[in-house]
Amino acid sequence: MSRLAHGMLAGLDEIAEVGRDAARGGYSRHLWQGPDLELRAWFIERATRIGLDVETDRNGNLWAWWGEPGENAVVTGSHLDSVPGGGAYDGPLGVVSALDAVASLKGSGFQPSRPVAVVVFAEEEGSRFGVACLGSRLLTGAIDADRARSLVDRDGVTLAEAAGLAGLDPRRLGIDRAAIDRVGLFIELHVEQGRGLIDLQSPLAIASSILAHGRWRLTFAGQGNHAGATTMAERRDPMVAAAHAILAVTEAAVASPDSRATVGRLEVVPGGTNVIASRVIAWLDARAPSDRQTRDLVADIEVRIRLALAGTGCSLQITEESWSGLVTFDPTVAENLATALGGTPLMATGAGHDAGVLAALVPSAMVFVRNPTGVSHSPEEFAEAADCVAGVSALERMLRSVL
Ligand code: HGY
Ligand code: MN
Ligand code: MN
Repeated sequence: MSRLAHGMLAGLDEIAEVGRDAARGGYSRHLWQGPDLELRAWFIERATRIGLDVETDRNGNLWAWWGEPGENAVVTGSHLDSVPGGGAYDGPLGVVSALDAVASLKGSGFQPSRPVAVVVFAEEEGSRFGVACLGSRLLTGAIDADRARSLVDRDGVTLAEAAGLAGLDPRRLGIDRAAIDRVGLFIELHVEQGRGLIDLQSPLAIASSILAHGRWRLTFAGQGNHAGATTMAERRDPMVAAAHAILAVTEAAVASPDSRATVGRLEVVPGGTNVIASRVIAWLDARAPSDRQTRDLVADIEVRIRLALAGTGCSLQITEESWSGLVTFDPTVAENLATALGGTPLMATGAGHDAGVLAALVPSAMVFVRNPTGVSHSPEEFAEAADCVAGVSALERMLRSVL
């Protein structure tokens, strides 16, 4: 895809076949499963090739160090996992750009005044265990370790079991003070996931904020029964309840300014054409410009759903799976980096990121690379090679400005 004479961004070509999903389109790369393991091995090999020393932390995040690991480090990177059927850039662009920027600095003979590392965070999308930014949440203590250990994937495997199989000690999952205390500044480069940079007519922007957002599991329970023998009047069909609920989700979000709410995943139990379901699980993703507004939106959704449920004979249970408050990136850091780039614009985003989790504990910043399709979490996600190169060179300039 990059096909650049100087080899910059060749890493994207090197991993272009890993985790391709023929059924969904795009890529499915989920924590510690085949493609994710292949990408981790690729990262270790590539980082080692440019002279970095790679370590895996207690939570499965990878850190590639330039020289001795140490305090006040400047860390850059992103993630390699994807949503189901995701694009090629969400995550990998930040990792490949970080490796290229550091390789270029090293190659130029630059001597950093602070330790430098390239990081790969585990399970950023939460596609296997349901909690987004799981690796950075564990690292920073933003998720309770016992709760994390008991998260289960779609096959009933717990995070503790999966971590053990991946060679980690599940008892040591959780806040890692030694690892987080070394980070003096984190910079994540990321493909833009909406139309922000198309509208700004700029190849790059520095992040100003991330919408508050969270995930909720909605379980609708009814009576499983026979599709032919059960009259319409007799039914307690949770599929009907879920259908009302999905409409209520959209109506509530439309009524709340600048809010977004999505049901992108459904599980129907038992899931037979001639079977009235006994249970339907719907996952809600809700986002809004403030914590209060996001909480109010979810409360409004619940009221609307409960009203719509009356008459269906079904019950509803709501469980919060994850919560991320509004993130405002350190404005001084953002403005200094924007100035180092010669006046790059600042831009807010609706997408969550590990940089948003780290921002609670350490100065963190993000740079976005234009996505001409404006589409993400989909195979249509894209970035022009020239914009990707501008991203790497911006990252290199940002690193120079703080090293
Ligand atoms: O869901 C999100 O916002 C993401 O892209 N991790
Ligand atoms: Mn994503
Ligand atoms: Mn991402």
